[in-house]
Formats: sequence, C-alpha cells, structure tokens
Amino acid sequence: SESPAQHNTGSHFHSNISHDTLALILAGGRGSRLHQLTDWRAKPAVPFGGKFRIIDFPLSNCVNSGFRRIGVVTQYKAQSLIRHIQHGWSFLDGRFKEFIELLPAQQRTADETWYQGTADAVFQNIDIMQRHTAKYVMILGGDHIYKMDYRKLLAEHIEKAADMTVACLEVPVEEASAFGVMGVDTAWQVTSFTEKPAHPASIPDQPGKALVSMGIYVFNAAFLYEQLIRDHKTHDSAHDFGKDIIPYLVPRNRVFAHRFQHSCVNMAHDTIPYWRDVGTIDAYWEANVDLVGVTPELNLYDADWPIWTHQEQLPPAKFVFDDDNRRGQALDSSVSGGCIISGATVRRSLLFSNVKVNSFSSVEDSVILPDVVVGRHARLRRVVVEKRCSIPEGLVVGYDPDEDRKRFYVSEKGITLITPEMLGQEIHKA
Ligand code: ADQ
Ligand code: ADP
Repeated sequence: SESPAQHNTGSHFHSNISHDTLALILAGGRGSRLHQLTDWRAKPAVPFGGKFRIIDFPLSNCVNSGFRRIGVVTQYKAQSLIRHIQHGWSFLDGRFKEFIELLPAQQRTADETWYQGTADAVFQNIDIMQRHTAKYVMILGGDHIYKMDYRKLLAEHIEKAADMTVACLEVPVEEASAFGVMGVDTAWQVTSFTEKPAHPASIPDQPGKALVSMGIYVFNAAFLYEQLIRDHKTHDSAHDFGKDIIPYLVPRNRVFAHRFQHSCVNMAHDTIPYWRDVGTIDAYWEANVDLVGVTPELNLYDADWPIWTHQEQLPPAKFVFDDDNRRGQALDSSVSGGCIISGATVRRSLLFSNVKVNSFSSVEDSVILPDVVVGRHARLRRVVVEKRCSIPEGLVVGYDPDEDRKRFYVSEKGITLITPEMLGQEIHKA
C-alpha cells in the first residue's frame, strides 16, 4: 500500500514542520460589498475562475504546502460552503493524520454567543485545537485569491524564534486604510500595527507604499491559546486579531513580518505578487475576466501548484451550428464543462459550468456563473450573471447603464450584476 510520502502529490509536498501545524481558515465573514452574490452564500463560497470557489485557493495552498490538518471556521450562510467542502475536500486521509474539519459557530463556550471578532472565532474552538496537539497554528482568511507556499512562512517563523508572524505585502498607500498597516525594523520585527488607519503611514524609504497585513498569521500554539484566553477576559476588546491581539502583542512580544514575495508561488511578472481581494463586483469581474487573457497574472495551468476543487462530472463544452446554420462560437474566452453555445457568439468572457447560450445572442466581457441559460436574441456586455439565471429572450444589458440600473445592480465601473431575484425568478422558493 501507499506510504505517506507517496500519497497524493508525492514527497515533494511533505515536511515535518507542516505536520506539526494546524491550519485554521476563517470563512465566516459576510463580504457585503459583493452585493447580491453573497445574499445566499458566504464570500469564501463565491464561485471563481470557471470551476472553483474562492476558498479553494487557501485550501489548495494548505494542501500543496503539506499543511493537511485543516479546520474551516464557518458562520454566515455556510450551507453551500459546507457542501462544497464535503464534496470536494474529503480526500484528506485520516490514516496519515490528515483531516479537514468544519467548525461552525455553535455556542459551545459559556457566553453562548455567535462568533464575535476573528479572535473570538478561534477562541471558541480552543478546546478542539488543543486536542489536536499542534506545535504551530496558522490562521488565515478564506476570501483571497493567491498562491502561497506556507512552508516558507512557517520556516521563517521558526528561524526567527517568533511568537507570532504576520504575512505582509506592500500596497499603494491610498489603498492601505482597508488593512492592518504595520511598521518594521531592519530585522522585520513588527514595531507598530494599526488596524485600518484613516491616514496610513508610508514605508520610510518607499513613499507612496504602505506595508499591510494579509490577515495570515502563524503562532506558536501554546502562546496563541494563552493570548486568546487573556483577550477573552479583556472587557474592552472586540476580540479581533487586527484590532486587539496584534496591537497588544507588538510592544510586548516577538512579532515578525513575513514578506509575501518570498513565498508567493510563481509570480507572473517577477515584480508584483498576485494577491487579490475579489470583494467588490468590480474586483470580482476584473479578476475573472483577467483569467481569459493570453498571459493572466494568475496562472491556473501550473501543474506544480494545482488548485483543487469539487468538480461535477460534466460532458465537454460544445459549439454548434443552430437550425439556421448560424455558427456557435467563443473567442478569447474560457468555457467550462457542460456548456453549449449554439448559433451565438461569446467574446472575452468566462463561462462557468452548464451555461447554455442560444441562437442570435451575444455575450461580451462577461462572467457567467453555473447553470445559466441565455435566451435567444439576448445581448449581454460587461455583466456578472448569478447562478441559475434564465436570461429572457431579447434582454439587452450593458449598453445603457441608466436603463440597467432600474432592474439590476450597476457598479461604479459600470459592471452590471444580474440575479434570479432581479429577473423576478424566485427559483429557490418554488
Ligand atoms: P478584514 O478582512 O477586514 O481584515 P475580517 O472582516 O475580520 O477582517 O475578516 C478576516 C477573515 O475572517 C475573513 O476571511 C472573514 O471571512 C473571516 N471572518 C470574519 N469574521 C468572522 C467570524 N465571526 N467568524 C469566522 N470567520 C470570520 C483582516 C485583518 C487586517 C488585514 C486584512 C487583510 O484584520 O489587518 O489587513 O484582513 O485582508
Ligand atoms: P451556491 O450557488 O453557492 O452553490 P446554493 O444555490 O446551493 O449556493 O444556495 C445556498 C443556500 O442558499 C441554499 O440553502 C439555498 O437553498 C439558499 N438560497 C439561495 N437562493 C435563495 C433564495 N433566493 N431564497 C431562499 N434561499 C435561497
């Protein structure tokens, strides 16, 4: 039978330090700036890249880094997230002490509350974590798209004898108020940390840039538990890593910053490591449409760092002539399994699974989620279409924002979001 080293992806992905680590993915946040895409699902469950969901990225990073003891902390509208994890991620093998465990908010502690801040979400699972006897705990968010080798983060944490390590990157200072902003000394020890400051400070020798937290933390396990218990007893705390825990630790303990460029997997253009928050409709549309280009910044075709997911068994996409001999075609596009394009033209678009595009219709610069039907003579441009929409015959969207705004959500950059509800199709209540 297989030895652990041969299992799944081979010895290349295994190391001892990753065995001693428990990874906790925080997947409970709502992500309200994605508007109606998160009405019914948590942000980590939002479909991305044609056949993935957002959470597949941090999960694949864990598995590819050899961190195969994983807890997923859920709260908000977690049903489709939980289903996805059960269907797609149960290949982790208990025989090798690998597991993925769902940790829904379940009012297990004396307070009987749902998860408050991120630290509380971890605190409420402290007994479960302690039972896993890990030496290190890595905590990360479930809602960013990036490829990262967490072993390098952990190795640096150990090398520096840190109590806590925060992964960081540089962003334009005008964008930094959305993040925890930090200052470091020459050894990369964190000297200051402010969560979402109104007026973020620049990096001293790099005006215009700020050093920000990626919300990815490594802790020595015993130290983490101690700090969570201390924070839990603190009355004026919001029980959040960024607001409370890190600012408390920085002056007192060894908190180090790990630079993402050292652990980012195959950076596309050698300069800017790819890490995206697809938290707005504009960012979501852009990141998806970018994948369709010739050399996208995010390479999904790298066999050395596969993105794992749950895949339905589907027939291949097909492109057919309709009854009137009109060609069905997709140009500069990505088209997933189960799609049929018949007598219609798709350009510069990303089609998820099972999308049917019918005669005389056109789809341009768009992102179409699974199980959508585009009726005849419809014309869609710069849209994001939610799962299970049935686009009525002749519907035109993306050519007149004022008109579109009457029925649909139109973003700042003019991307229109179409959902079944907006079309008057209450499919779930049938
Ligand atoms: P934010 O992303 O704004 O900032 P937050 O909304 O707390 O912080 O979300 C962090 C992660 O935890 C997300 O993945 C979210 O889904 C999840 N989460 C939030 N509340 C949760 C809860 N109650 N239960 C379970 N999961 C929950 C954080 C840091 C910043 C840092 C940015 C980087 O606080 O310092 O710069 O991440 O994006
Ligand atoms: P996903 O698109 O993420 O796969 P689902 O379509 O399975 O998610 O929906 C997630 C959950 O939300 C399901 O329990 C579903 O029944 C519920 N849901 C989705 N849309 C609606 C709606 N319009 N009204 C009521 N419940 C809904």
